[in-house]
Amino acid sequence: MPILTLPTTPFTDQKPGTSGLRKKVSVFSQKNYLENFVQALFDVLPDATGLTLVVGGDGRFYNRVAVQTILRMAAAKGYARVLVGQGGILSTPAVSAVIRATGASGGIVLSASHNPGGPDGDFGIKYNIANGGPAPEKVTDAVFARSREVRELRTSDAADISLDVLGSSSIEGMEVLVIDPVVQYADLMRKLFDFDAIRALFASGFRLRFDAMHAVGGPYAKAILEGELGAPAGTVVNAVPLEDFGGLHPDPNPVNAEDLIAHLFADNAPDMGAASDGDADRNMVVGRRFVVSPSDSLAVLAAHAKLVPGYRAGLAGVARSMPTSTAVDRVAASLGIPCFETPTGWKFFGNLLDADRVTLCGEESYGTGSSHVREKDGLWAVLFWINLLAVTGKSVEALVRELWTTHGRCVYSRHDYEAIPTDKADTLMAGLRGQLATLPGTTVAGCAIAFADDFSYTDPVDGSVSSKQGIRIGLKDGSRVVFRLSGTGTEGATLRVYLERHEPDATRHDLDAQLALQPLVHLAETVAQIRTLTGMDQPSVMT
Ligand code: G16
Repeated sequence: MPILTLPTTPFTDQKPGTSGLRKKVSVFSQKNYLENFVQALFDVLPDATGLTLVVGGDGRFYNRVAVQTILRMAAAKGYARVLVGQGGILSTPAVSAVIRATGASGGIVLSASHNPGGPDGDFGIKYNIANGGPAPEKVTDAVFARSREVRELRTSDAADISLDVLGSSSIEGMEVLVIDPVVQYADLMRKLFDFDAIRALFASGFRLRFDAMHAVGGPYAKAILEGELGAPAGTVVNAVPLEDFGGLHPDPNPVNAEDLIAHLFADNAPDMGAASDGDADRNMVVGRRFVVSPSDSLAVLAAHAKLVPGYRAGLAGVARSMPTSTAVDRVAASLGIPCFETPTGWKFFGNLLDADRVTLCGEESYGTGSSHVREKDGLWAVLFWINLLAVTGKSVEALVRELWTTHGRCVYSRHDYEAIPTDKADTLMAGLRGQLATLPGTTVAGCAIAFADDFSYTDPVDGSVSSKQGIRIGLKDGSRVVFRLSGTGTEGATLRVYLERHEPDATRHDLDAQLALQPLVHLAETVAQIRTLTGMDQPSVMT
């Protein structure tokens, strides 16, 4: 079986977004499209002699084809060994855990995360480095540049490897080890959480509904919650990963996980609801008749971290993405630990975690994680919550209300305007940028503006600068509106408008968030002219 060098023509559209290259399956399945990107990656990476690569994906349509392609190209690149999840499956946090546990030089994650799957859906690929986290911008920029120049593909003509049987085989002298996707991840969870306390909680009758959304979180949640922690069979629903996620949108928010929300608001609701997304790195936590915002979730975990074995020594610091609410900042201040504000994108937490500057981090987009891996981790967040419920004896709602009583409530919402023509979205953002100098000190739509800027971040560890990371308009009362364009969509542009207002008055904590944020909605409309420019009267999604 020789290694082949095949001619190819470069593609010009392989620029990775917030989290890797994401495109429609129809784009990825063009001849040489995936191959070109993988070749560009391998051309940028150093010599692979003696190195191990991890490969796995969320099981969506095209996953198996892509895994086989990557295995053949990895053999041509000269890797000594590839670890691949059984069936080609590994959740994103599990890829990170396996890289770290095995000393692999990196890993390839095949996922379009929370985006829909199936033949008409999305596919994606990203590279994670030796710390287990997404490659930093200097690597993704180099891969993009190389993708525009690739003229030769190096691959093997070996036949497909069986991905369903655990064990070892080889391609061109490269070992391919098919591993159980759950084992290493479960080992890590056992080290972090008090499994005995969680077992006792389930034994006492505690009821959880975990909706895996027909995605890759299912096998992990089943093995750990039902298999090991004694949750009754049926606790994990939609647990079998499907190539098209059952035709649903595997994005755990109250809009897409409406079935879970309905169960938690029904009579005889379980004590807690949870969901994870396509690649199991996002999470949503719901109490009985009580939806927890991701920003509040991060703040609650930070406030009580010392109650959990893995974080008994306390937190070095915390970090949140810029649009995430400031709830965790308030907790950090009371704990006397630093809180970092980074651009959107998990990769920005990597240096802070590696340098032990932070232990927990999270984002408004339903991502929460810690130093245990270098990805956000859906099931980890759910186990953290259950561990807290087990040792405090409190409900989900009680823990969030306690946060509000102590620190005030950060009333928060995100409004998404999806599939806007890209030129319109660019015009809208340019219009906002044009007003930055004149807005401060003025009153617009009844809102007194204190500052307006385009967020720029200087990494405190390596000094790298990331600019144009989102428009922030801050009001004199501490409220703020943030505008940015999504980096994960595959159809036109998505405008995200993030709205936050702090409410210290405990008698007003039950205010409806959308009502309470109306003045900020008017401000956003006035400065950005969203209706006029997009032709949309309403956001497509409000979370
Ligand atoms: C990815 C990143 C997240 C980030 C999100 C933002 O999430 O990993 O860190 O918060 O994108 O998405 P957008 O740019 O659309 O606002 P995921 O879960 O898609 O990998």
